[in-house]
Amino acid sequence: MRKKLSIVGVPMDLGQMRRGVDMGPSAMRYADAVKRLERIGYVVEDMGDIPVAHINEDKNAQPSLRNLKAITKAASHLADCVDSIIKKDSFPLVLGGDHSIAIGTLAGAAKHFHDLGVIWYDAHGDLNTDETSPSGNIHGMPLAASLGFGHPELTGVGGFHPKVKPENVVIIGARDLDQGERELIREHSIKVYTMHEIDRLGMTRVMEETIAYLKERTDGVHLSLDLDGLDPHDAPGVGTPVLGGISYRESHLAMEMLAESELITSAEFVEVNPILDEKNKTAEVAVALMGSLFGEKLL
Ligand code: 5AB
Ligand code: MN
Ligand code: MN
Ligand code: MN
Repeated sequence: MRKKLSIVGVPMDLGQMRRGVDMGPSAMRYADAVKRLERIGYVVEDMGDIPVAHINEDKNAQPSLRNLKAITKAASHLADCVDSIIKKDSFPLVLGGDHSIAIGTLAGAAKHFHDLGVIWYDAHGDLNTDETSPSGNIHGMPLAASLGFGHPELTGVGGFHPKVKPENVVIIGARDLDQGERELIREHSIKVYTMHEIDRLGMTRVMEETIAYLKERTDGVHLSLDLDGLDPHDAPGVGTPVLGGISYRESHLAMEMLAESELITSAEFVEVNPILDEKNKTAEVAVALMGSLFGEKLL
């Protein structure tokens, strides 16, 4: 039987301040995500988009947790959707949207794995809580929330917490961390490959170590790929670009090694902002990386 893959879009832009990232799912569809995955041999079902509110309803109410209500509502909806996809033996592929949606994706996936692993491919740690966040933007909090840290409405999405244990997380590409995030990483011994380690060890070794580490302690692994993990020269269409990132080629290598490992059980590609992009380049990069992640081969 051919492998099934279910695509869900989440046109979410309430987790940060720059408009346009809600068009990320459309941009990745326009870059032929479905066709590309079908060509590899998957049976692809596009389930359309999760509804997301259009108003910044509590913009003034909670500056430390902007749009909390609308974000948790969409996250709960997404959690149910991801849960139902896994139940029908399909692979959930979520298209963002800003990174706050990961709270929902992980809530759905974590229902099925007792020791869910997470690869957080990102320039940032996304380990802030409302108490440590310098911005109040929830897209900087999803990994913390999934570990059980932060506001109960965020940590409680899906009705249980935590979704992930700190020792089951690997962050790859970090180069911009806030003080509270550094403390959380140290306190809970979260494994992080910063750009320094990627430069020093090379992406091959980083991925070999990551795969070996997660293989021995997890029963499923979610890949959460923030396009700003890549260098802004290769992925310019993101809201919070940070110079000195992972290259396009290193990212393909990472995805190819994950494909070979057969470790990944769910994935999301987030933070593509077509308004800030150059001719849909970042969406095309995202779709090319999906190709490698799902086993595309040149020969
Ligand atoms: B992204 C920052 N740490 O919390 C914050 O793009 C940036 O999902 C967060 O990784 C970036 O506002 C969130 C300064
Ligand atoms: Mn980021
Ligand atoms: Mn992120
Ligand atoms: Mn960003």
